Amino acid sequence: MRNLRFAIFGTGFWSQFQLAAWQELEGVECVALYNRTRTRAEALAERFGIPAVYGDPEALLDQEQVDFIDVITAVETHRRFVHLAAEREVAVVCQKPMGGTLEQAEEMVAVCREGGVPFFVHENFRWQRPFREVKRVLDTGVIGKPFRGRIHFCSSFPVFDNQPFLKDLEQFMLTDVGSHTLDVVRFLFGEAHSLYCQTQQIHPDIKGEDVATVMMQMGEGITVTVEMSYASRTSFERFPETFLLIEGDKGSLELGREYVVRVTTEDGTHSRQYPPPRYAWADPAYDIVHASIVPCNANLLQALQGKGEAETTGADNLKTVHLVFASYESAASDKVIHLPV
Ligand code: 89V
Repeated sequence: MRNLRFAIFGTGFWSQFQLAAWQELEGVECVALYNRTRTRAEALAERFGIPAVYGDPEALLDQEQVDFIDVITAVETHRRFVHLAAEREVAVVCQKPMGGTLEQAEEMVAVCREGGVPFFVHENFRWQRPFREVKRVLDTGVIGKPFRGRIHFCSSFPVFDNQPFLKDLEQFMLTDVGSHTLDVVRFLFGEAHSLYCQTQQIHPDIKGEDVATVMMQMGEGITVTVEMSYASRTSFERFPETFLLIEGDKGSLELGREYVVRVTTEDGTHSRQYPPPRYAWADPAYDIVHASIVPCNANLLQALQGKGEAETTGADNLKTVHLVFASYESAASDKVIHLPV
């Protein structure tokens, strides 16, 4: 099978990791980069040996034969580039969060569906190695019927140092991190019936919320709370790890510090560590988050090659986007939001 050829749109902070992760895979090659500020694309192209660079996305699509584009631009431009891909009938992978609003995300999914263009969202958190293990153990039934889950992504990581644009988002924590954690909830527990959310802004110099707490009632009768924060100074720095506690009627399942998964039943506790694979290109400060880009890309690639379904199609990820915006609606109205099932 020939290599699939693709172009990256957007060469900001995240693209170097995404590109390095694509280069871990067989059967796919990046042939061009587009960035509004062309010199940034040139610098990345030189580092990674990418043959062509463009400052105009239309010109790139006119001149390059690509099987798909990978959109890693600022969220407010996702809609424009997904529409462009649909017009040109080129498959498209879009970085999370899919769109700036629920309506935009719905429209992006619809335009690709109507154009018959494969559309995927690059949602990597569910591909973290310990989450895959937690899901596997949950499905064995060893902890019985789960009745409550708690997901915790709370730290004082200076996230704005590498991604200063996050300071200017009117909606920050739920769009940037909630897109991940609420997707992990769906991966582990299925769909939610209702949710309630509270948000807070603790950093004084940002526009949006940096703390969010969501409580969800899942279809399976499980109550899940999701706590997110970049304002939590704790006894050890937790970023980029997500912690979990799942309680079932026969035991519990915990994901704790340093990727340790603990299964407790009446027979006792079994612990095992599931560290992420280490890649030389990954920033150690982002560790498991960067490592999870590789299996996420691999899953998207096999779908692009026609070898199976991707987990995070646009249509699937739209359900996560619904949870993000339902959370804002709940926080603004101080009400429980009932979700269509
Ligand atoms: O994956 C991301 O969206 C990153 C981080 C986890 C650091 O928030 O922005």
